[in-house]
Amino acid sequence: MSLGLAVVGIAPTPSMFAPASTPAFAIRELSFLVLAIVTGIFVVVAGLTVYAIIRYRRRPGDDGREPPQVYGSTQIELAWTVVPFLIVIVLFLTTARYIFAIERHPAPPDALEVTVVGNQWWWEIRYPGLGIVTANELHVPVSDAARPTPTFITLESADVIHSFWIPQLAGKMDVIPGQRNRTWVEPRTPGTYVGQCAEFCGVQHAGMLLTVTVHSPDDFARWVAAQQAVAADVPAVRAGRDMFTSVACISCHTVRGTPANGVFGPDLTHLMSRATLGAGVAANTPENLRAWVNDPAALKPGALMPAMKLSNDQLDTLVAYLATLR
Ligand code: HEC
Ligand SMILES: [Cu+2]
Repeated sequence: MSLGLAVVGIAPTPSMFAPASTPAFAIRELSFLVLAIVTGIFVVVAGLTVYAIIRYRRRPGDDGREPPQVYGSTQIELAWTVVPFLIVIVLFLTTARYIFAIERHPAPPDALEVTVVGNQWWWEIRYPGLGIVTANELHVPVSDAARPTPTFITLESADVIHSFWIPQLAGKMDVIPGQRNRTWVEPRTPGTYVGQCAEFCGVQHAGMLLTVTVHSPDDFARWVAAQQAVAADVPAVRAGRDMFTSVACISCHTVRGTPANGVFGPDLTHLMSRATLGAGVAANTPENLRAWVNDPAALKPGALMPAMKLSNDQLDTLVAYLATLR
């Protein structure tokens, strides 16, 4: 899938047949039912076709005349109308049952609320109850059957239609401007799950990855505490911090604890806690970070962050500061 993910060692196998979350288990169950029914239909249709081809093939000594032709059979016509109709009814009713069960699933008291905003071409991730804003890498707690902690997600778009899809965790849900869609995940095993914008949204649609890291409760609490902290004020990199606020980075980026409060681009308060840059296009290494700030289009052509035309010295100063945003 993405170079960035391969670099940071995340196995890119987002198969819906390897579910790890309640709604995804339900979806696989339904898929198996549908697969069983269509396999049955395939075997009957293909079997009858093969039988007819062999049984009524041309044989030596055929006189070349057509066999007796049969016109109309109420029984056969009834069968091929009623049977498919019943199959469609069964598929429709079971699908509707699964959709309602997933969509109407009530949020338990310990559910986590997250808002994910689709942007060209990255994801903003907000935790309204926790005061955290981050990007592209969603972190959630694992859910225990005894004390469920699913994550309920409100989906918004800042521009065009995107689509939120983590195949191992839940079904696909469109992200539509001016509308709030809801989805939820309830991961049962810690790990990292890969998703991808699933609705074509412009040139960097393919560069709009989303990873979900599922933590044990303790790890999640630690992650939350680290993300809630404002950016540390490191005296050695004050020059870089001042540059950040003077060369227009702040008109698009927020760093909590500093005057930077732009919202057009990702929140950078804990930039270094992310494994990738630019929604999965590159691993978050010092070289890539420098290359990104120098000219984002070099890593992600079309990215909506301009090349800021900084000198090498300015870049060094600025990147040294960014590297302290842990
Ligand atoms: C016009 C608005 C704008 C300005 C000005 C801007 N950026 Fe950005 N920046 C963005 C957008 C939009 C993205 C996300 C691009 C994407 O992933 O497609 C971004 C992404 C980034 C990222 C990657 C973040 C991540 O988590 O992937 C870094 C680092 C960054 N910007 C640093 C800077 C620095 C440093 C400056 C000043 C030199 C700056 N930006 C100026 C809009 C801006
Ligand atoms: Cu998209």
